[in-house]
Amino acid sequence: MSDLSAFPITRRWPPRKPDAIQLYSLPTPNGVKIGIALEEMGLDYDAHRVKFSRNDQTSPEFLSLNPNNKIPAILDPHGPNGRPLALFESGAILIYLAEKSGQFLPSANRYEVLQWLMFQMGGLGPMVGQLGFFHAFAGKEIEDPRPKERYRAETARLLKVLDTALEGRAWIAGDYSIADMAIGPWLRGLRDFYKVGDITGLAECHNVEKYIDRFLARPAVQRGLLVPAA
Ligand SMILES: N[C@@H](CCC(=O)N[C@@H](CS)C(=O)NCC(=O)O)C(=O)O
Repeated sequence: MSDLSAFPITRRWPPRKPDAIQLYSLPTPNGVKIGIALEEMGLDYDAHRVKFSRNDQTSPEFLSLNPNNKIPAILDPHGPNGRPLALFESGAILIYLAEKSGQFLPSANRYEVLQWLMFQMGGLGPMVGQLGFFHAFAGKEIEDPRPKERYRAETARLLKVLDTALEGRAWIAGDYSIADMAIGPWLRGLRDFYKVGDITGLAECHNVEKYIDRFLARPAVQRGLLVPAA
């Protein structure tokens, strides 16, 4: 049995399955990417809920694993060379899990998958997140229209890019991949959580609309969206 006691994070969130991948997360668009990936790949995991309501993400135990105080993060007791691996940043975690399981990052189109993964990490996610802040959360009190308009226009542009790229294909890089596991949750967030579809032209992006439904219909996605359980 693995001994993870050298990792301070295990004092606040003790492993229930010490040989499984430890996931520290919350079902946000970035968090569910990893629950979905673990479910799609059939990897054994032990999910721990990091509660923002009590600022778990800034606790010394969480910061010992991710000094950037953001979910998701993982601790794999059986990392490279048989040693434990601690990892944060959802894009890096998706690449690691794909390589560990040998799934969803095929060598034939590896760089195309990584290209669309980076498109989500550097573009879609940050833009939708900022637009959501200015549209639905504290930022909506700000009277100056420019911040919201900047993120609205950029999100609308990114949706069109996706819509064009999805013409004639079910998934963004051909076969279903970790890029879809990153993009799907943010499109769902755009439509259902931040509710900015109407101001970003989602209804005109028919390929994107169908893509969201196709993604959400996958059984592993439905399970992953609930990880970690409340
Ligand atoms: N680039 C990071 C972003 C992670 C991120 O922004 N996580 C948010 C939830 S979606 C978070 O932990 N926020 C808590 C905070 O900022 O205190 C990743 O993809 O892992």
